[in-house]
Amino acid sequence: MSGPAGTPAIDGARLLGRIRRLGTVGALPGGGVCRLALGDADRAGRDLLVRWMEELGLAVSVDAIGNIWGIRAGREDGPPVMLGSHIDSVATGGLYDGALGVLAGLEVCAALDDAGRVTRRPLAVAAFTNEEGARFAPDMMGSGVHQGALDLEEMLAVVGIDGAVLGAELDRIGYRGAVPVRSLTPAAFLELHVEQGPVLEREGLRIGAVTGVQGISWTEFTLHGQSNHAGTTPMAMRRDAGCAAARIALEARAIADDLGPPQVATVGVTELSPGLVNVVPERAKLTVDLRNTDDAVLKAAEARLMAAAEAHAAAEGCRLESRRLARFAPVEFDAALVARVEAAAAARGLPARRMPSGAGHDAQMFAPNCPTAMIFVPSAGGISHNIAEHTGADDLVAGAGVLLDVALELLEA
Ligand code: HGY
Ligand code: MN
Ligand code: MN
Ligand code: MN
Repeated sequence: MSGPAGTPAIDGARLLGRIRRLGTVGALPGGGVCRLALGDADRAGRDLLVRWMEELGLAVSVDAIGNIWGIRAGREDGPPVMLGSHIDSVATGGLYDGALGVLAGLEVCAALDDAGRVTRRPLAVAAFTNEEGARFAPDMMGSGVHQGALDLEEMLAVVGIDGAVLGAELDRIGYRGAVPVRSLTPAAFLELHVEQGPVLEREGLRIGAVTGVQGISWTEFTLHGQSNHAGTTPMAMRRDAGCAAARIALEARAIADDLGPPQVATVGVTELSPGLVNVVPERAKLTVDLRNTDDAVLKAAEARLMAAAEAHAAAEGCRLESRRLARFAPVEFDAALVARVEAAAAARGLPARRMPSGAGHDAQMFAPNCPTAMIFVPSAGGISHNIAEHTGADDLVAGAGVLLDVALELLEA
């Protein structure tokens, strides 16, 4: 079958329909979704995605860590162009984080079908396991294993925040596939994603040509003190794990304040035990997420945090345990591909800018191994990881159009 038939075009209604439909899977009462990795809602989302891939005639594969991809045959064999992202979410997720990139990939397949187009290269659409890392750390887990940045056996043994073991959950939901990991490196990788930040909206722009992803460092601290009576225990006698944890949390914020942008710091989890109003906490757990585009600065921030944690624990007579939950160095995307994204946006009359990604993405795992780039569309109010996450329909469709245009260039290259 020959190559160029008609001109493929995004069917906005079809794309938005799939986004809405997937958004009913794991839907939260007040809006948004909860599809924590490998839970029942994630399984339902996976089942729906596989069904859509099969309806599109894609050859579906599932690998040993549950990554799913569907391949649309090209005129020639060989490494596909891959469009990927994720359909797992945080517990208070929006409809678009991850889902947009996967469903826009399906829409590119459908647009090619409508146009009767068979491209030179095969086209793959992928959904990676546990991009969020919210239940099982680290994040970008499936894509990290797929591309060799993370070890499969180590990841299968990861215990989640609810005590579940990742490999057992993969088996439970029936998504531990037979395809070996690292069995596919694409000719190029593209990811469409909502920006999840305020930049595009604030500057009145429609498209972000993403230049790379900042470095990410997640640490879990556990402080062991001594539970005691809140009323009778003199302050000098206390070994208050909660107080030491609070001081570490304040230090994380001070690091971001002292360094200024782009340094960010987040204490997302704090747990006290026994967690009772009249008991000095004997144990405290907190997580600290540090990020920076400059790895040297990020390392200095990590060192300052660790030193402060040790000092505050010692001052309070607490034993400190720390565990690195994730650490990924900053990555740069392929300059030529970033330029193609900019050109495709310009050709569609969409005002665009280059920008780094504050969030982690599956694309960062492909960047060392093949030409990789990302396309951002604006997030209303810069909100994400929040059920209020929103991107306008026009922006969703425009982003899919840019994805189609750049993918087509790569598919015929
Ligand atoms: O943490 C992140 O940046 C991504 O959402 N997993
Ligand atoms: Mn995401
Ligand atoms: Mn996310
Ligand atoms: Mn991400």
